[in-house]
Amino acid sequence: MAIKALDYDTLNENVKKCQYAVRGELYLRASELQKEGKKIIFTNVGNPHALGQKPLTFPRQVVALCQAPFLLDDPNVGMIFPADAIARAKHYLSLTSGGLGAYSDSRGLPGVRKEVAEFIQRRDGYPSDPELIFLTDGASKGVMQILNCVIRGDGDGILVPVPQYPLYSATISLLGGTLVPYYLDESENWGLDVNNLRQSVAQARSQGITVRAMVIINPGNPTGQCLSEANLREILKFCYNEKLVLLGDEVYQQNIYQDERPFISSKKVLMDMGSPFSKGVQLVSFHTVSKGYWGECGQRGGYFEMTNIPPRVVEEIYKVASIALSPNVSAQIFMGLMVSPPKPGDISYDQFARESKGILESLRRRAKIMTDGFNSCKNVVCNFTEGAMYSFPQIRLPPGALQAAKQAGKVPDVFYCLKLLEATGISTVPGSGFGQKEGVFHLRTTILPAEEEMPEIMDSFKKFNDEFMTQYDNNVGYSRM
Ligand code: DCS
Repeated sequence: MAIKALDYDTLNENVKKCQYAVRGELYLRASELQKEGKKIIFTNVGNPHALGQKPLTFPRQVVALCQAPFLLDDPNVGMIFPADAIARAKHYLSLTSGGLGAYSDSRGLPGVRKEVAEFIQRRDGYPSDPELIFLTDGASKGVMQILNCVIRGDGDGILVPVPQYPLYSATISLLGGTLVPYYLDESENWGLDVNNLRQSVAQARSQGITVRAMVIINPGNPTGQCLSEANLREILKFCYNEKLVLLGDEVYQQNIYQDERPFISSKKVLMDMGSPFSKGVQLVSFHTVSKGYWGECGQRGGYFEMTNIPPRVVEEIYKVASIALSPNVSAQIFMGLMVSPPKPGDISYDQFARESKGILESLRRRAKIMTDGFNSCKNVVCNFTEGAMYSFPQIRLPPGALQAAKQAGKVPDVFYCLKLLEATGISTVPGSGFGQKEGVFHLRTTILPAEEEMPEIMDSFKKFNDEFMTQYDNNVGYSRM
């Protein structure tokens, strides 16, 4: 038989190499079990609406009117929609050239980019230029576009935290670059030690790799930590000295569950540092409508802001964005609404504030219920989820479990997560999908199941875990921290 271009053997090797654990073996098995009629609790993806979170009313009203502009001409529109939603829908429609059915500029609607710039300026206290903001179909597409511009071949390295969100490892594989890991310190609440960074870069260079960019995820996924201002300063100095572009993944900036370390953006810290850093460090920051208290994952809205990127490069990035014609226009409107929500005094303000506060306060309580629940389990230790949407407990697997996993031909944490899934219906992601130190095992779960279901879920986890540990515990020792 003739070999064809899309036979497995002839497929682009980078596609085969690329792994994405959040939708990996565990997810596939969970989907199978669901088809067989088993109740599955999908905690593998940070997808709030899939776990019952209700959409915020105001943005949906505005986008509904933008999608169905004939409603604006209906004499009864004011009986169903509040006046501020009607006004905002008209505002956004006026920013488009032909409504939601028309392509926009490939960087996004200029009017929405201006609203994003105003939001960044209010947040950080420094000017932001709409010309340096591109709207994207979720943050994922922005990250892919920028990595595409950075990676020239396998000699180019990207510093990525371990554990990390596999968008980074998968995209770097796909683009044929090299991932240069730096390890977060679990015993320091997943802190980032700059000495580790130096070692990682030195090691990569000794292998002939040109390190070109550094990724930070703040607040962290899957690790849930918030970076301190001092830490961000060290990172920015490091990028300045090493001439790295910093990719600041800040998609969880609204998801903060403690008061000691509020979110602070990389851009603000950089501008606060002043000369020579504020003009010297290249930075691209990412945000999304998928997270926060919005959770509008399915809408696919995001943006990135570029700082200290030369105009000729911005032009090239624009050219590449143009190949995809236009980001989702309805998602751009969600982004506009996210960065300019109702203000005090607006008709919809009270409801909007009540809904968003309710979601955030519940997430804060759920973060605590989960961490406390995991820490009450045998051989499980878990850092507190300071931010983001995940809990990442370490599972200290006894030698008996390691042996059983080997016999089953499974990576130990995959073995544990599969058993958990079969016993309880809880669908998690094994820590190996995010990267972890050798011989140390974790799982990741979201903190998103409904608050009222949380105690039952944690009880069922504890029952499974403690039985598992008793079954495999032959008292010889544990996998090390
Ligand atoms: N960056 C981080 C750190 C993320 O966790 C995610 C999504 C994204 C970017 C991309 O989001 P959007 O493309 O939707 O804007 N998080 C995935 C996860 O870990 N679970 O659910 C999705």
